[in-house]
Parts: sequence; C-alpha cells; structure tokens
Amino acid sequence: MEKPFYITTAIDYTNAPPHIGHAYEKILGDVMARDRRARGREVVYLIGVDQHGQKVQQSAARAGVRPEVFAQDVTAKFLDLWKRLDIAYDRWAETTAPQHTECVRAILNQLHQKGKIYKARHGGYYSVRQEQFLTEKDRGADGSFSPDWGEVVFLEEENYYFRLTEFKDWLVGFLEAHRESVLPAFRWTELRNAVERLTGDLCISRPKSRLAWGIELPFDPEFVTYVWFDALINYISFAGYTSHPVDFERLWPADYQVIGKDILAPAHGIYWLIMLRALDFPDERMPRLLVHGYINLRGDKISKSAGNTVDPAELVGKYGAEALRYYLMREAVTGQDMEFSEDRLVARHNSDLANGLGNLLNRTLGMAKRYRQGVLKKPADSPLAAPAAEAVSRHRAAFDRCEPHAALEAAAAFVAHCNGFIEESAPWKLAKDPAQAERLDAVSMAWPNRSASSPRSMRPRSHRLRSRSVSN
Ligand code: ME8
Repeated sequence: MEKPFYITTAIDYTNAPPHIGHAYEKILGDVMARDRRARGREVVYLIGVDQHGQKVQQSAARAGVRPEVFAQDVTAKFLDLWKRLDIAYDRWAETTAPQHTECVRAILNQLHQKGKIYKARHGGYYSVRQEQFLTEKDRGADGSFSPDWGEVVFLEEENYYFRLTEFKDWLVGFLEAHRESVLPAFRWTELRNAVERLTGDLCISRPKSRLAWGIELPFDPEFVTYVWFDALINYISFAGYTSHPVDFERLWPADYQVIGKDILAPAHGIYWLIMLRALDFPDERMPRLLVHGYINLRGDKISKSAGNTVDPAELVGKYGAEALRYYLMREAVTGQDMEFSEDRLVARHNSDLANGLGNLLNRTLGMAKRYRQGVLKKPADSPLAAPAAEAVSRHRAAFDRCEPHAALEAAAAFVAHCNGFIEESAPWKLAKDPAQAERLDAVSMAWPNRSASSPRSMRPRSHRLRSRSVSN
C-alpha cells in the first residue's frame, strides 16, 4: 500500500504574532496537501508552533508574564489565523505537549548513551538573537559582528555538545548521492557549500541559570535543551516516533518538509539530517526539504524583529481568505523571494478570479438556467475536452514540481480559453435557432466535468475588490 503523503512546515516561534511570511508557508504546504488529497492520496499535513527558547522567554519577560502563558497566548493567535486562512492541517505540533517533550527526552537519552553527546567548557561570543555562539568566521571585515546577529555578549560556560562533525563525511556523501533531497536545485548547492564549512559540534544545552524555558535534559537537571534540537524533533514526535511506532513506520520519511531559506543551513540541512542519521535512520529514510524564499516589503524581509509585518488576519478581513491565498500562490515562484503588494493582490483577484473564473461560472450557470432550465445533457464530444485534459495534466505536472504558481497559470489559461470559446460560439445567437439545439447543448456545457476543476480554495467572490491601504 502506498505510504501516506506526509508534509510538514517549519513550526513558528511563539515570540510574536504571525505575519504574512508564516501565512505564505502554511498556504504553500496546504495547497500541496490539497493537491495530493484531490488525487486520492492519503495525506498527513503537520504544522505547529515552536514554544520554547530564549526568544519566547525574552518576549514574555518584556510583557511581564510567564513564558508558558505568553506562548499559549501567541499559539492561540496562530491557531486563529490558520482557521481564517482555511489551512486544512491534519496534525498540530506544540513543543510543550507531553507527546513531544517525552520524545525529545528519549532521543537525548539515546544519543547520550551512544556517546553522541558529551559535556565541555566553552568561552566565546554569543548572539542572543540567534541563540548561538559565534566564531571568528562570523566577524565582518572590520572585525565586528554584523548587526544581523543582534546583541552579542561574551560567555563562558559548560554545556552539552552533539557530535555533528562525526557525521560530516556521511552528510557530504548523502547529499552527493541524493540531489533531489533539497529543492529547488540551487538550494542544494547552497547547502552543499555550507556543509563544507562545518567545523564544530553543536551545543545542545543551555544552563537553566541563563535560560529556564525549555525541555530539561534527562541526564542533567541543571540544563534545558537548545531550542533547535527540541524543535526539529517535532517532525517525528508528532508522527509517533516514540508514542505510536506503527503509525510512524507508515508515515516517515516526510515527502516534503517546507521551510524558509533562512533555516535550511545549518538547521534543517545539517543539524536535522545528522540528528536523524545519529538515530540510525538509513539514507532512504531521509526527508526531502522544499525551500521557499521570503515575502519582502519594499525589498526587506518581513519579520517580527524588523517590525515591518503585514498582518494576514487583517488582509483576510478585507479581502477574504481565497483572494489572499490565490495571490500568494499565483505570484510566488517556489524558492524565489516575492515582493508583497496589496495592489497586486487586488489586481490578481479582479482579473483572474472575478473577471476570469467568476465570469465564466456566472455565464455558464446563467446559460444553463436560461436555455436549458438548469438541466444539461452531456455532449458526446465537447470541443473543450482536449484543452481541459491538457490543463489538468499541466496542473499536475506543476504540482509534481512543487510549483503551484505554474499549476494556477494552467488553470487560468484554461478559464481564459473557455471564456473565449463562449465569445466565439455566441450561445445567445444559437438559442434563437432551433436547428442549433445540439450545438447549444455543447456550448452550455462550457464548464466541463470535474476533472478540470481548479483547487478547492478558488471559490470566486461575486464582487470586485477595491484596494484600501493596509497599515504595516
Ligand atoms: O525559524 N517570508 O520560526 P520563525 C517567508 N521556529 N517566510 C518567512 C518569512 C518571510 N518574510 N519570515 C519567516 C523559526 N518565514 C523556527 C523554525 S522548525 C523546526 C523551527 C518563515 O517563526 C521562516 O523561513 O522565525 C520559517 O520557515 C518559518 O517562517 C517560521 O519562522
């Protein structure tokens, strides 16, 4: 039996409410999941939130509440947005859930017992924002650390380390033999280069004196687990790795792990793949990483720390979920950055959905009612059958390449073809001539059988949208 299509996205930090970059990623995963479901495949789509770590602890402290309260509060905002955006996920990951924390602790114990985790003292410069020690290579030409690292402090402390470097040769060999494991191809190259630069092991603990908001190490209660080591495990903990091994065997590996370009290297492409390898996952059970670009605003990445966020919930309120989903999927080329523009959102909706698809449905339904009292005969030979079949096959091929924008382009081209067909065949003239009755049956069936349907989320609104300025 074919394994379920298992697709995941990054789990979002609960240090601030969601922005449109988060929305884009979850919509991308959602349309991929819906495509496979529509083709009859069993799908498991996992999304969730990353609730531990320094960023959440700091935001909670600023707000004057406990981290768990703060994390739950922001989690509720993410859940609310996914509902408004009609994200049809099957499983929800919260890293404070016992199913997850128990799995993380079991994995830590296993790796500790296997000698893959050791304790050592280290002194160095530490980026509070990125929650990592920096090396000499992270200094700029003038010797200073780039502002991208945020606040940098000198720290000396004992910690636990995961033997990343022991697996470097394996990772190189794996990537060379499996170029398909990172999409698009140029991201594979980027990861391959980053692996070349891998020189140190990964610090996977934080002393509780500095950071208390995390999963306690099972073998040393003075420490909590580094947030990335904790968070990455969600992809297997919520697939049942320790809680439902039979379920896990069916699901894993993930067919696609959808992530942004900032968390390919080192997080997913190095830490995660090596963590799996250290847990004895063979090469054929490694996941495939699908790396998307950024949604930018006036050329800059939209981010919580940059403070230039666009609130997706506000956009849904103004334009509806379908308009926003369609715009992002139609205009973002998977892997590339995209400039967000509210005017483009409105223009896309009006041209493709209202004028194109909406108009076609309206005319077709109107004709069916007016000329045939709503009862249609299936024509023996529809002139639209061949273009419909072609649109469906282009649509499928595009989804197989993880390119929803190209799939929607195929659907929109077919809609335009159908509208052209109606113009040309002028059913309003045929209706006046009884000799043309059979031809009118065929034309009234302009919208052919369901195999040519576009994604479920593309329900057109009957009205046109007008742009209003959005505060951002
Ligand atoms: O990185 N455009 O969380 P996060 C497109 N918790 N995507 C964007 C974006 C933008 N402007 N800004 C962020 C984390 N993203 C970790 C992940 S996974 C085990 C742990 C994407 O909330 C980003 O690339 O900072 C990432 O894939 C996701 O949103 C979550 O970002």
